[in-house]
Amino acid sequence: MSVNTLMSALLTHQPDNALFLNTPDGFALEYGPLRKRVAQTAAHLQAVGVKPGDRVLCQIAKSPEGLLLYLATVAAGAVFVPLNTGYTGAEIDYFLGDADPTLLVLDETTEAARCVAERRGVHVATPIELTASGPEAFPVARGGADLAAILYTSGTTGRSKGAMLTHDNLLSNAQVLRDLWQFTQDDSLLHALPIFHTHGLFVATNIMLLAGGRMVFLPSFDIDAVAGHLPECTAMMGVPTFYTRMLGDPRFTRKALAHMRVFVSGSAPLLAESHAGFKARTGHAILERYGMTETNMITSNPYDGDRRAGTVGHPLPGVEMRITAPDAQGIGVVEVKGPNVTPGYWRNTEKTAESFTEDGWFITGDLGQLDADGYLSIVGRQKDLVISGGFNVYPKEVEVEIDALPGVVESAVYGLPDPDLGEVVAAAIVLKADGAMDVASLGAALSDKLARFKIPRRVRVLPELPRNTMGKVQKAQLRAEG
Ligand code: MLC
Ligand code: AMP
Repeated sequence: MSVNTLMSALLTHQPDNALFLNTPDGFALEYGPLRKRVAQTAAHLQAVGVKPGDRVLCQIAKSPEGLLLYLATVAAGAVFVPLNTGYTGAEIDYFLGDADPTLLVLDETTEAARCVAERRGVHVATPIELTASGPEAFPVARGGADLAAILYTSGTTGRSKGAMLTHDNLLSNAQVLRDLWQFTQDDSLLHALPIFHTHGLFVATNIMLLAGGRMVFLPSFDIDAVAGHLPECTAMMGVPTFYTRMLGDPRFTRKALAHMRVFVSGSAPLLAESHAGFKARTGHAILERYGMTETNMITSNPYDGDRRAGTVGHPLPGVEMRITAPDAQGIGVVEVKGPNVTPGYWRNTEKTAESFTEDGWFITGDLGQLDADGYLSIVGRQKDLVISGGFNVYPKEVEVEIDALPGVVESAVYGLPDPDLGEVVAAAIVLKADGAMDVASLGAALSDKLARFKIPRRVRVLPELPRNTMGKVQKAQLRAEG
């Protein structure tokens, strides 16, 4: 083993070739200087004690430095663990305990954060300190089966679990997608996704670094910035909310988008009507794909060929997919096997065992159906999950926090359709006598426990929760009642 599997594929482009980053504040970087800054950042990581295999836990705003940290962590042979910037102190404390990192990176190292981390023996630093110029470290040798990242995904039983992702998991998927979607060094990607999730961090960034292309790196999805920067781009990737917001804005016309090569959507279902509306307005058939943190991307509609609205296309080359125990309409659970699939959850053999079949297929928990031409549609979920604007919220985690509030007997959390975010989080709550609860009071009570996107936006107080004869809460009924 003499190379760093991921780094030796991602950072190979001509030093002064494509521009890598171009942010609103004018930060720009070519591949040569990028390599140098990654090597300098890797040296800083080593200097604070990060060794191969160690975890680097980050909760940082989207910035070029954030991306340098990802690349430098992998170059140092360590494991990148990014966290949603919305997570509260209580949530971070859990991740510190579970990931057991050597280093915690925060935008501002407040005294409180430092105290919490130091109590656990964890070094704390800012991205600015770690990406400053200085001596360089060469990429540390790492094989394909070594870990490059751990991404936390919430669990049906409450606590988040860390999906382990190897160099091979990430590289194999990026290679397949670059080729399938025909990304080259002539592409410029409009990058408006967060970089703490699979979509923005791996799908978008790894593909562009592998292709040697350029990214316009926006801090968030700001519709004016998107309208302003699309003329200099060839491709865009987003969650469905991006496209429904663009459809609601008259600037995104056929003429304005005529130069674009491809629009990709994923992370949540794109309504067939959004697909059709975007096609009618702009002439572009959005290319929808389907994936998961644990598996990277699983299926994609074709680049050349029929991109079918309401479907997520075919399994990617090298990825095996099957539908288990199909019912009379052919609907069953989607299961996956391939170089893209996680080896399991970090320090959690029990959850790992539960998530794979005995013959080694990963159980997605999504319900799928194939059409006559082998196009997959995701028609539902076996797992109790709400996807709000592309962020996953596991009801159990929210119910546990609501149930712990004084005055609450019990609660049920579920998703309601929303034109902007696809789904929003809703809660039905049973209170002890004479209690009162609304969106504002519940939000205030949960604000230091749960990230904002997990906090219910609709609240109903009920005398009791609807249950079936087995005692199971009828969430379908709650959803139907609105
Ligand atoms: C922000 N807020 C949300 C939210 N995003 N609430 C519910 N759901 C969301 N998705 C809250 C904020 O906390 C804030 O709350 C208020 O909404 C306004 O914040 P904002 O930053 O102005 O939000 P907005 O611009 O509306 O953001 C929406 C969004 C963003 C859709 C642009 O959430 C986003 O970029 N989502 C992408 C998620 C993503 O990358 N998913 C990929 C997962 S990987 P308050 O209370 O303070 O006002 C994956 C695998 C795969 O799923 O297949 O790709
Ligand atoms: P995450 O755990 O954040 O990686 O989210 C993965 C989940 O998002 C999948 O299991 C699906 O339920 C959902 N998902 C991702 N892409 C799509 C898509 N194109 N259509 C429908 N659901 C999707």
